[in-house]
Amino acid sequence: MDRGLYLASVFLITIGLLGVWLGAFAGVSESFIEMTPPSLAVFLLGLFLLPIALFKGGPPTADAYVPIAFLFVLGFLLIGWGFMFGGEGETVILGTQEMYLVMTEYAFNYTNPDIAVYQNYLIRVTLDNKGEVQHSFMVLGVSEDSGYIDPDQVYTVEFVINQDPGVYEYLCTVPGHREAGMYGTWIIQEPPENATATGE
Ligand SMILES: [Cu+2]
Repeated sequence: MDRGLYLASVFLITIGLLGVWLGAFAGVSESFIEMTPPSLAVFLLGLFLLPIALFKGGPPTADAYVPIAFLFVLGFLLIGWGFMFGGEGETVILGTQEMYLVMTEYAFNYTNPDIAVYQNYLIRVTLDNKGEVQHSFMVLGVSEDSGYIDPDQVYTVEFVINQDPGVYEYLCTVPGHREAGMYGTWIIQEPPENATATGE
């Protein structure tokens, strides 16, 4: 057995497995998804080198199989975990949309404009509270509540649009503010036809 090559292949398999898991199953971030093909290559290279290392110069000793058994268990756990809890990761992010919203009493961008976004896009909203009181931002059924944002505070929220195309509502969740008019229409559209999984 070639011990150096053996350790190198176990290392490559571990790194590759982790990368594939982060990208394909657990990741919602574009950078992790982009990591999937190179991670898979690293994983396969490790798998290819492992038997070469094991059988070089005679049959391998029994203890050489312990890390391999460990890797198999780890692999099953990671991928099982990914399937169970990585639902978000199944959304392929096609691109990023950024927007800037000024919050005042009692509107977003003074007129509560209709906001159109694409399905399967990462949305980055910069919230700038230029008002006199706290405000918040939420898209009903789409995003989480930003929490209260103080006057003069700028706060950024990010979320992935994995809901169906349709009409939703964005609003300020501070009590009384929606009633005072602080809400607008949020439209989810089909992604553009030329969108690719690598983003823009
Ligand atoms: Cu408000």
